[in-house]
Amino acid sequence: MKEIFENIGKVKYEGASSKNPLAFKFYDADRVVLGKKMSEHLPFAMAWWHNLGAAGTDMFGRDTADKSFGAVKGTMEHAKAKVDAGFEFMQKLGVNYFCFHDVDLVPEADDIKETNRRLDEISDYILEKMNKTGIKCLWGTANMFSNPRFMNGAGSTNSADVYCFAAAQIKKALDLTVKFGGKGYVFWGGREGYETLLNTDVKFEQENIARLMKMAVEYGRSIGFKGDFYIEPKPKEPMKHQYDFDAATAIGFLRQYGLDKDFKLNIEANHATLAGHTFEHDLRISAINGMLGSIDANQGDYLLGWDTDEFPFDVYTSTMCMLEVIRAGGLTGGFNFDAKCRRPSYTFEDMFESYILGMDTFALGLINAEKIIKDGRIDAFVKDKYSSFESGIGKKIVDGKTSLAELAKIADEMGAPALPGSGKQEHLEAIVNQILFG
Ligand code: XUL
Ligand code: CO
Repeated sequence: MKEIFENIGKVKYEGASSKNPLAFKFYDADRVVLGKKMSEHLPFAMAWWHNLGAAGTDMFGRDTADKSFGAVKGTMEHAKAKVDAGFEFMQKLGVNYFCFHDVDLVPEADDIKETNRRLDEISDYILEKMNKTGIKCLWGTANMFSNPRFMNGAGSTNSADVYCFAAAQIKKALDLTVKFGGKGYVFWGGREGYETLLNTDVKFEQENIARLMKMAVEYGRSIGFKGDFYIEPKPKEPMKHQYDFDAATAIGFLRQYGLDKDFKLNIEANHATLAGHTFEHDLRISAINGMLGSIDANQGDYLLGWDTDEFPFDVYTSTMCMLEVIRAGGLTGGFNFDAKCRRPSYTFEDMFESYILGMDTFALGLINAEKIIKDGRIDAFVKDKYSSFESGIGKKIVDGKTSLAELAKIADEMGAPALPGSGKQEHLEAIVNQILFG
């Protein structure tokens, strides 16, 4: 078969001093870090929608990139060309997983039966490629936010008919995820939220979303889906208030409706920062609740208030991310580049260089995290910070063997307590810099 990216060969690891833009400088798939290969620590995935679909259109201008891949857009021929392009791209980069929405794979027809027929056809073709290449599916999802019918939400819609349509899309997307052996199934609540309480029954909408998720779990398990369901939190955009605001909010929702055994979270960096958190904050909140499932690896822009979906470049952030992932014992999911090239980066080379940037940024994060863990000073500081709870009255508190009255008596007798000790933030930041750049 004729190659689509014919001027670009297999991307290789050439080391930090290489000047070849189409080579990895830090991502060395077989290099062992903390007892595991880099490729095992970092199961990277390609996002079908951005990489094979997004061509640079924004609110103010048309496509800049040509993603026709030699076919007429909006046809099944084009859907197949995207499969060819996607598999060639992943093979050349050594990206072993992909993620998809139903409507990323085929042009949507007016009648869902026709859309589903097209999905059957394309998924047979994808499966053939998967078997030939060994490339796997990380997660699938249904797009329940683009079509005008979802203007008032999917699970949160006021229309029972639209709710049925959402259910039908989820059912089919689950069928496809199982057909591909996907590890996860994502709910990103794009329009599950509201603009004004004047027209919204928040309690009813949230209950209906939970009902839809419960039915999805029942159906998924009945067809043999053994993976995790994920909520992907995001605070706003497109809605003003989105129900899955951040990790803590989504965890509360899952527990309230008894969904916490089947669901984990898919944490996207740019969504965490839109919620006013760091990426690592939402990772930590997920991890300590046993719900860190998968990651949408991208970054936002601190000067812009929207979801810019940039390729990861910030090595401090990838380092903090990898520390969280390693401490959590790894991901059950992977690292999906939910990211797009900037609009003026419209060439095929830009597509490859974006992934190389993202993969190298996470490889650096992993290498740095290993160094910080092996150095031990940061972990030792945190352990020591709480050492007053290891003996005496501190231990009694932790063991639940005291009372407010006993604690008050101790306080009465001590006079003023000593200050709790310096937090030493600058000292610790200097250690991180020394480890990273020393
Ligand atoms: C949107 C977003 C989605 C989800 C999947 O901000 O991140 O692409 O990842 O629907
Ligand atoms: Co995402």
